Amino acid sequence: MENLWQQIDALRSEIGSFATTRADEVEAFRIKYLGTKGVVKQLMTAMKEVPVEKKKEAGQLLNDFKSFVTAHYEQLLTGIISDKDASTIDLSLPGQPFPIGSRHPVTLMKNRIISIFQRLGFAVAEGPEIEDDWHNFGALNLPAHHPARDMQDTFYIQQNPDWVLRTHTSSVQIREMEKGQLPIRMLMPGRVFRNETVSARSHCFFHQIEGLYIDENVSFADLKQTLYFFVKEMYGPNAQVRFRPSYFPFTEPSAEMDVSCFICAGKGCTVCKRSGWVEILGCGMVHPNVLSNCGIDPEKYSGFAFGMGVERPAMLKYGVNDLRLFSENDIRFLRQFAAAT
Ligand code: 2U9
Repeated sequence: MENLWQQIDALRSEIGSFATTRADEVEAFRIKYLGTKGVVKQLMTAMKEVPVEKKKEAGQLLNDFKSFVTAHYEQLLTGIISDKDASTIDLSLPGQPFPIGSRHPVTLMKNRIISIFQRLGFAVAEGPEIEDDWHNFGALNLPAHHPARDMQDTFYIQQNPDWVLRTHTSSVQIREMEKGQLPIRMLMPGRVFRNETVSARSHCFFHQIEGLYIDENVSFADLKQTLYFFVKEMYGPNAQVRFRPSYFPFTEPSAEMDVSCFICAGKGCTVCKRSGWVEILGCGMVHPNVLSNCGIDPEKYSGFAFGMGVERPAMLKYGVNDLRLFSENDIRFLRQFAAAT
């Protein structure tokens, strides 16, 4: 019995220090210790010689030993690196291609526009797509019964007509102005909604980027210079701009800005309707009523704002002729922009 004890002790330390990752050596281990003529089996046979009064103790000892060997064998199995892993993998082969998707053309255009204004110190702010009446209309000098609030243009939330799907991202500007931290030099990109019939040229949702700059002594000259910089960066040094007087309830004075047609360089084509000019954005000085609605003193501060759509420049740049393609999620369409910037 004493002898059996010592024998098992020696075997335990021998087995415990045995390690390999080779399948053939693990199999040899199994045969040596757990096989039909293996060490465990031999010890079981040797049990016959153990005196009756010691049988129980010896049986326990052997069962524990068998569990130990089995556990060690299972451990070795998990560590096997197969011959296939080790020798048949050609590590110099190129990897499996990893599908990484591509950016949406509207996102590409949005990022391009943002990066130009970021160089002038504009930060980006975002806000909710479901807005209350005040942020979408009231604060923007669009009083009740103003035609822009018309049911035909605006999606109202049925359960609560005080809520609308925002019709412009100006609501985000209002939220920034209400925070009262001046000066403000921000861009508001985002999706907006209008109740319009969906066609190749118009959609019930699209994307806008608006900009807002508020500080002491901001003038119309600052507005013109900022937008002039934008056009030169966006359409190249030969692009010309012109401003036409316009009207928006939230700006006074207001203007629309045209850029010389970047398709025909002003010679006249279908994009510019033979005029040589393409309208790209609306702008103006923030109306004093809008400033006071947000708790900003119009005697002390002034500011300019502008707004532009993202889809139209994206259509012109990437040669897309139907607005609906942008929102259909057709992977064959989207894949084409994998290499675009
Ligand atoms: C505040 C005050 C004034 C944003 C402006 C426009 C002119 C404009 C349209 C262009 C094409 C929207 O996508 S579009 O249909 N936008 O013409 N947007 S001024 O004026 C603001 C904004 C916020 C507080």
